[in-house]
Amino acid sequence: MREKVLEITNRTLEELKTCQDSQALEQLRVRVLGKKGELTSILRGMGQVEPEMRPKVGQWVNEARETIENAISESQKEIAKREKEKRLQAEAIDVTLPVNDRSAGSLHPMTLVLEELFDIFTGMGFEAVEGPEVEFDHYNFELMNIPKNHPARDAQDTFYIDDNIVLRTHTSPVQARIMTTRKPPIRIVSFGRVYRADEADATHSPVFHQLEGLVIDENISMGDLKGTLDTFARRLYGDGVTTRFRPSFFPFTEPSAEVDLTCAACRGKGCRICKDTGWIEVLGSGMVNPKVLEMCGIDSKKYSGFAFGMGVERLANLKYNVPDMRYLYENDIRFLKHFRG
Ligand code: 2NM
Repeated sequence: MREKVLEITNRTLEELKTCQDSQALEQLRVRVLGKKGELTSILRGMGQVEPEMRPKVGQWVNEARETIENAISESQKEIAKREKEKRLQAEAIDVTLPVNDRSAGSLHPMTLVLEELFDIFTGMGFEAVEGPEVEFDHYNFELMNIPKNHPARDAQDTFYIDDNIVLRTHTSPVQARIMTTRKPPIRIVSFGRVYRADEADATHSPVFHQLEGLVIDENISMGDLKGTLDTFARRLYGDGVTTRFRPSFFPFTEPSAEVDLTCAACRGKGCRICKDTGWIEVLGSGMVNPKVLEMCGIDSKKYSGFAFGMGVERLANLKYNVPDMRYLYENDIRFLKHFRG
């Protein structure tokens, strides 16, 4: 009997060495120590053992069970450790592999240009202001010296909410609101959407964006206007781009000037984009009409000012070589992908 118990013990310990995973280990345990296991069956067969030998056999079996249990538990630890290492290896991540391109979005070309304009003008000391897009006729037209019979007021050109309220046709009413509530010096740029009853085509849209600037102080001259716009042109389109002033007319400025910029495409040499003139018409500007100053409660004998206005879509399209304004509003991903600002 002693030999049999030892044989089971030794064979089990040998077999234990060949167990590669916890499943094999468990099978072995059940086969030897389980209810119908080899070792257990010795205890069950105790009936055949002579009574005086029974305590001895019981002791051998118990010792063997303890030895085997300890060995199994040791192997279990060993195997668990190995299995964990294997799992870690299988799950290892190579952080040097290239990442999946999840194609991040990008800023819209209008946003890029608006932000650039914001930086250029705040960098020159202007304060950026905003105002309502649904505006009183009084601010949009009256204070801008646009009289009742002026064609700009026609319902053909302007969206009316009612007799006194319009969708603003320019951002000038924002300037009017500032002029009527603040004292000079004033140095502001107004950004935003404006509305005109136009059919959409390559150069027109019923909704577009304007940027207008206004400076009012003592002794402000056309020279200040020229210097400001020269700086703006250079910062937006690069060195070598300058301005050319041509006489013009606006109700809210006197004198008034159209402002051309050196064609950024050919640097003034002449090309298809500037129709061989070397210049691109971009802005309107002038000295604020003294009538406008007075209507807004500013003493036109003490103060003078300059103002300018531009369409932001046009600036963006010139900057990015976009031939048609409608591309800016279609939100076609193939177009938008070009701008990774
Ligand atoms: C332009 C052209 C010329 C302008 C004038 C004013 C104000 F409020 F001072 F009268 N704001 N903006 C102005 C002047 C706008 O846009 C083409």
